This record gives sequence, structure tokens and C-alpha cells, in this order.
Amino acid sequence: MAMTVFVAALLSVFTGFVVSVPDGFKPVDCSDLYKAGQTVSGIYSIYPTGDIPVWVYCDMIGGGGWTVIQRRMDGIINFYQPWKEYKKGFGSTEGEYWLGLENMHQLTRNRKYMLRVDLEDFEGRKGFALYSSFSVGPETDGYKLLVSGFTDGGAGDSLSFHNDQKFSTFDKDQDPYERNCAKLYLGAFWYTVGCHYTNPNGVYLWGEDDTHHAIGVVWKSWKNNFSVSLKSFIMKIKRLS
Ligand SMILES: [Ca+2]
Repeated sequence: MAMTVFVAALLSVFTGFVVSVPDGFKPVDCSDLYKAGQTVSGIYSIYPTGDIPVWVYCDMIGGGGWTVIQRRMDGIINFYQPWKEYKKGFGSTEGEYWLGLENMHQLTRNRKYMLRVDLEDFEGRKGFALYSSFSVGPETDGYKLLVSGFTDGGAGDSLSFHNDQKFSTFDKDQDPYERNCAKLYLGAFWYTVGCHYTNPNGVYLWGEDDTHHAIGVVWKSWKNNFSVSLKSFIMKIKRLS
């Protein structure tokens, strides 16, 4: 009896955060959930490989069906993580997280996705960038980024510069620059020669700070300034039917 009450209490707490879906339904991503009538933004489980569930935040606002693959919002999670963490994913789906390179690869390997990057600064201004094509290659090719088809949402384009690059962490330098970009800019990304125009997984700096060059959560083309670190940085993908 006591156990039953305990389990019921646990379940009620649990469903407070997680949106329930019908038994047996294994959505590949948030686009599947949206098409199935789930129009509430929140935490869902998806099945990028078809069998193993992965928790994600689904953004169902404004056309819906967006799977959030990266989110910074309050500096609570440490994003200076090694390769194994960037491969499998880390953080909290209620807050800041990284979905994981393997999950991104599994989602995009045989399906077409667009990418939207939503940005907000500490003055409350917002901007975005849209890319009509986004995919992440296999681990054997360094989880290479393929991104194209930019449309400006006021923030300019800081990501096309990173197209066709392998992913790098401080303990796995796969960037073509002579030095270790992840160590230089205290993040992990598809760094290239000269390292970056954007550093989504950099240090959460709480605004403008030029003490150390370009280590913050930077999107260069918006502020034309490597010292401005953003309040909110969200990368989300949506399947093209
Ligand atoms: Ca290097």
C-alpha cells in the first residue's frame, strides 16, 4: 500500500515534466510527434535509431516539430567536456544540453533536415539564422558538419564558415588549424582554420567581456564583435517532408 502511494506520487511528479504519448509510438524526432498531434512544447522521448529512446526538448511553437540539439540559457551546465561526452550527449533536457554527435548523425544520415539557430542577448534582443540543409556525418569521418542554404533572420551567417569541418574537443583536435581550437576558445565545435565565427559551446560569460579573446557563446555576424557572449543560444532541427 505504502509502495503504491509512493509510485503514484513519483508518477505524478514525473508527468509534470514529461508529455505522455501513446504506448508503442516510437517517433524518430519532434517532427513525428508534431505530425501525430503533439502541439505542446516540452520534453519527449524520441528514437533516432529506431529502438533506443533519447530524451529531448521539442519546440512546438510557430509551425512546430523542432528537435532541440543544443541549448544554452543560464550557464548552469559546464560545456567544457571531453570527446566522449560530446559523442553521447550531456546536460539536462529541462535546461542546457547537447544532444550528442551520434544522435545527430543517426537523425540526419538518411533524412533531410533544416537548422534554425535562435539567439538572444542580455538586453533582450533576438535574432536567428536559418539553414535549409543540415547533417552530421559518421564518427569515422569525424562527425563532419554539412550545412548550407542560409536565410537571414537578423543575426547574419556565422555558421557557413564551419561547413565541411570535423568536430573537435580539447582532447580530440580534428581542426585544420595549427593549434588546438577547443583549448584556445574553451569550447567544442566544428572548428576550422582560424577556429571560429561562432562558439556555441564556449564559456557562459554573462554578456560582453574581452578579457580572453572569443571564448564566450559567440555569434560573430550578429554583433560584429567576438567579445559579446549571448544569453540564449539554441540550435534546433526540423525534418523536411
Ligand atoms: Ca588543430
